Amino acid sequence: MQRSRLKTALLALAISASAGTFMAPAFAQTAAPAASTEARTSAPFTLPELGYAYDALDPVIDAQTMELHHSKHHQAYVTALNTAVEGDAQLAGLSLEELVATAGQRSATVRNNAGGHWNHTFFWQIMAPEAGRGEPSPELSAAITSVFGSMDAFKEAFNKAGTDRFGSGWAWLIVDENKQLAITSTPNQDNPLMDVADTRGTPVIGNDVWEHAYYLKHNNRRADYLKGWWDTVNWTKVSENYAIALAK
Ligand code: MN3
Repeated sequence: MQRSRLKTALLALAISASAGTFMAPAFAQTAAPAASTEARTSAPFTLPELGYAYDALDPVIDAQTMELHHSKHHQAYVTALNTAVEGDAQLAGLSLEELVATAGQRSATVRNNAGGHWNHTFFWQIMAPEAGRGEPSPELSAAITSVFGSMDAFKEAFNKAGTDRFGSGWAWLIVDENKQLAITSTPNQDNPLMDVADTRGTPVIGNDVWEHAYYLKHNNRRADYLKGWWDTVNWTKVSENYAIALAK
């Protein structure tokens, strides 16, 4: 890492740590420092490291799916986003979070690819190899039980949001503007941070229900993928997302 980039990265970390208000997902401890600040810096954006092996989520998500999803699909969003903002001084000066928050004022290309970059960066972090998945914090458990009745009822409602999303998109657990947990879904690469979202809030959990996320192993059976996906969730990270969202 160049000295100037390191300085910028450290500054971004210091700001986010002290303010506690950053919108970017906080990265797992397993991620390399270079990757940990990518989502908070402006263009040119780069593909963050996964933080675990491509086969770490097997048998729920197979290694080939993970490799294609990360190195091809996510990379394509990063590349297209850089191309779209390149040469546009106004856009190039905006952070990923700013691009996402103002997606409704941007071209479809910027909206789709900024969303794609943010969503996948978030997605990789909320999954983990078996040994790193942890448990929901007492605070998150209590909130889930309070809002949805039980953890099982919550998962069922979340999975329904995923299966009901027609075509491609994402299912989300968010903290809404009243600091309440809520389930929502978005089309394409939109997310609840966007000004165009029907239901806005801070993502705590997000699951990718595009066919590219599951088709090789689960074929057309999205419901099977959604059901199995809970076995990959990094509850330590999700609990951290919840605490950060409440503090915003
Ligand atoms: Mn995807």
